[in-house]
Amino acid sequence: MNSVRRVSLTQYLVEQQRAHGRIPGELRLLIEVVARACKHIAIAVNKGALGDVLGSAATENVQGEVQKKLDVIANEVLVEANQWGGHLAAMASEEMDSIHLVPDRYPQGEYLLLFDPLDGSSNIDVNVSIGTIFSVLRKVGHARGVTEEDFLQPGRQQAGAGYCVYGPQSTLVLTLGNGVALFTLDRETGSWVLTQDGARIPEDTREFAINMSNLRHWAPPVRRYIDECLAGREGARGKDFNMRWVASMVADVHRILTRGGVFLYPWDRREPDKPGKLRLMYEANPMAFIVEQAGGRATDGRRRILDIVPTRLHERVAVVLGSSNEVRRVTEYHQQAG
Ligand code: AHM
Ligand code: MG
Repeated sequence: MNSVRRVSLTQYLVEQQRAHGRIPGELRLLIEVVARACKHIAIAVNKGALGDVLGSAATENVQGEVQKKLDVIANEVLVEANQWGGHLAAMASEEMDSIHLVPDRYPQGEYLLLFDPLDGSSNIDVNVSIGTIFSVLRKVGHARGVTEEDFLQPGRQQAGAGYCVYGPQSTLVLTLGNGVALFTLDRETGSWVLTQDGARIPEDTREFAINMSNLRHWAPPVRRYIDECLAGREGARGKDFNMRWVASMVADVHRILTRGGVFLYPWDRREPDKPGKLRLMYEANPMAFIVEQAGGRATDGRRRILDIVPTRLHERVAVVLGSSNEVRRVTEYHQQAG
């Protein structure tokens, strides 16, 4: 171990509170509880077949997707960890049909927590990076009780957001609206240690991430953008592009946060009535908040993701995010197409 001062997540949050005076105690507790839950999920992920956590659970979620055992386990870990601390009013999850109220026997807080407990489910059984994504909103209005309506706030109102990627290392990425900090899980001490503060996404890139197998289903502006990338040095862009696609949004976004790039999950003709595959409130919004806080951009091809006012909890959205000049270009191509 090196002799550099190690800053734990707790210490980071306390120092942020002192420096900026705008992290309420309840929010700090909430982040610590989510981080602790992610640690438990990381341990379960790591056990793999030894922990009997691989394979399907033989149930379906509200989106009609077959749940994996780890989807169910991660959801339970997050719900159980968060419901008794008094910091939350309610939770919502990709794996739960409707909102989960804090049981009456526990005190109620003012925050709302949304999560995708296990993102990249198709990668669980093949030992490829997966993750947890979360978004924190404050309950606005003083009406008693909580309804789904309370959750339907635009992403720009998030009090915090983060994700944890379970890969070769477990990394927690967090924003409270004051830049983006990265913490690495030290498995020997069991603590999240600050390993980077003020992460920045380069404005330009030569790397894109998209599921190319859907090419024939895309709309013309997306096709135009990718065609130009593929044309490389000889084409309109005058430079060669590389492609990466992990198929876990957490891992693809984490690469972009680390070295730049652009991620696209656009609308396509497979399900023309749905705006996209990914979910606005617990996938796109938290990722958009993190990406913007790191100097990048996030749109649905036309609108800033964080300005979209949701109408439903499990609403879907097209996503273009990452290096700001590339996202701007993709968005302009959509505007030019009308
Ligand atoms: P999930 O939350 O059920 O795992 O689904 C979301 C995932 C994203 O992580 C990823 O970007 C996308 O689905 C991959 O989809 P595909 O490769 O099937 O197009
Ligand atoms: Mg997901």
